[in-house]
Formats: sequence, structure tokens, C-alpha cells
Amino acid sequence: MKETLLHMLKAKENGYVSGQEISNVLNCSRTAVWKHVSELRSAGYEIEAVQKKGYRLLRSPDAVTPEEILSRLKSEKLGKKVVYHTSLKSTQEMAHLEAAKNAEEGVLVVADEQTGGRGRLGRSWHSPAGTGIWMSLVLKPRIALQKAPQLTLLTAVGVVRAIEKETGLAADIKWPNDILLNGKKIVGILTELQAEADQIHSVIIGMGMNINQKKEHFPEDIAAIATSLSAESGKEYSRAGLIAAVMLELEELYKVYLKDGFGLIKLLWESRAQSLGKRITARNLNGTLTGFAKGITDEGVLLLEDDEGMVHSIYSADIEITTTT
Ligand code: BTX
Repeated sequence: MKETLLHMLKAKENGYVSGQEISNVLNCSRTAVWKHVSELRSAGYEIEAVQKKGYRLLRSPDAVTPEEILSRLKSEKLGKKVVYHTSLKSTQEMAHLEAAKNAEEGVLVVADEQTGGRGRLGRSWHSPAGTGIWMSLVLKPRIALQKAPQLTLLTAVGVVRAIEKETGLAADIKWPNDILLNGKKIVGILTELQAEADQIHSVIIGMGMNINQKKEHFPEDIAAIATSLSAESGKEYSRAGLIAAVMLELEELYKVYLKDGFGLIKLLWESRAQSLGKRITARNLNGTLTGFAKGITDEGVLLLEDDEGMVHSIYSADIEITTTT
């Protein structure tokens, strides 16, 4: 109901929608219309009511509620169902539960704040209220287990393209899961699986995007490595607009991926990857390797050539670019 009402108000940009028209479309009384308008107002919408003219939307809050996301969504499947919570420990956790309940592909779990947001290897992800995007998308691709890392790379490409389209800012990808703006981390991607033997049931793609935080909002331990779109450009962005843009980009890339495989995605990824062709240090649980980042395989695995000329396949690591040549 609220969603339809919002759609109607938004569709009449700067114009009035009469109470009668709303009550006809929603099939409810004028008093019920007033109640829905009041609910929207308490959620932060500024709505003007003028006798004989009707209602006019003056301002929407920067919320990541289903109403705000769905009224901007252009994708057909991804993000069509939004599971929203003001505060969650982790959207990943909730998306795992949704996936286990046999949620349809494309379900998106969003929280305004995470109290226990997580990164890889048990690390934490700083997710304060009101300024960033913390979301987890459920996909159900019929692909072999070892191909799952490709979806992290696909997501990175989709997120970078969405940011560029929505904000004009050009971000880079650092293998495998970081998106950087001016050398600092603005987005982290966490891909997790529900699988049995070598059969994937669901892929849960977690995305943490720093959007409107000010520089001083970042805690000391990450202030030197993290940034937000707003901290870099001085502008503020609609989080719901960015979520809708990410869903559309991901949907387009995902369709190509399912139909034609990883080839095109790989090319797109390589064109945005700042670590390729550079001397890097890769650290993971097996130790530290330094060498030349030759490229990625068709599976999305990073190839590192060490100083003895031996090529190593790196499945998971933290990468540091040691020099720019
Ligand atoms: P990662 O392990 O590559 O990065 C985690 C590291 O990034 C932390 O140890 C810290 O140094 C740094 N960091 C923490 N918070 C931030 C931040 N807000 N901005 C920049 N750097 C930060 C990356 O893991 C994957 C993160 C995925 C987060 C999403 S949010 C929605 C979903 N739910 C959830 O619990 N996780 C995912």
C-alpha cells in the first residue's frame, strides 16, 4: 500500500495527487489514505497536503527501506523482494536464513546498520547507521562449485559500473573483492555459498558500500585505508538509488554470464583491475608471496609470477601493490 502510494506521489513530480485518486487506486477510504500519508511522514517523507488539490511529495529521506528501493528499481528479478531491517547483526546471516528457507533468486537483504558486519577470515566490517549500504543478495546459479569466485569478480564489475553511472566517479578493482576510490577502500564484497558436494544451492553475495560517511566518521583503525563516495567528492548520494543501480548492473552482467560464460565479464574486470601488470605482495594463510600479477584465469584465480619465474595460482589472499611498474 505504502509502496503504491509512494509510486503515485513520485510519478507526479512536483505535482499533486488527489486524495480521491489515491483512494481509488488503493481501494481504501480517504481516512485510510490520510493514515498511509501519516506513516510515510513519520518515516521521514515531507508530504504537503492542500485542500482541493491533494498530496505532494516535497522530499524523500535517504532511507534504504523497501519503499525507497523498489520505487527506483529497474531490474526484473534482482532486488524485487527486499527484506529490510533497521538494524541487523549481519545481512549475510539473514540472507543465509532466507536462502535456507528456499528464497527465490534475487532476494535482497538490506539493513540500515549492522552491529556485527563481517569481512573475510573472521574480520569485521564497520557498518554504521544512516550512511552506507549493507546488503546481501541471494543468487542460485547452476554452476560448478569451483566457478563461484567468478561471481565475486562479476559483482565487483557491476558495483563499479553502477557507481560510475550514478555518481560519475571512476573506481578501481583490487583482486579479488575490494573496490577502491583514490587508493582507499569504498566497497568490500563477501561471497559465501550454500552447497552440498559439488552442487551449489545458493550464493550469498554481501556488499558493504561506504556512501555518505564523512572522513571523520571512520574509526581510527580503518581511517587510513577506508573512504566513502561522499568523503571523496564532497557530494551526498541516494543510497536507495545506488542499490537500484547495482541491482540493474548485476542483473545485466549475470544474464550475460549465465548465457555466455565468464569471457566478457573477465574482460570487463581486467579493464578495471588496478593490480594487474604490477608487482604485488599476496598474503594468505599459506604465507606471503611477492611477484608480478600476470592476470586471472578463466576461473577467476589470480596468477602471480615470482622472481624465479614460477607461476602461482592464488585462490584467496590480501593483495598489496608493491610498486606501480
Ligand atoms: P575483507 O576481509 O576483505 O575486509 C575487511 C577489512 O576491511 C577489515 O579488517 C578492515 O581493515 C577493513 N574495513 C572494515 N570496515 C570497513 C569499511 N566500512 N570500509 C572500508 N574498510 C573497512 C571485505 O572483507 C568484505 C566486506 C563485506 C561486508 C558486507 S556488508 C553486507 C554483508 N554483511 C556482512 O556481514 N558482510 C557483508
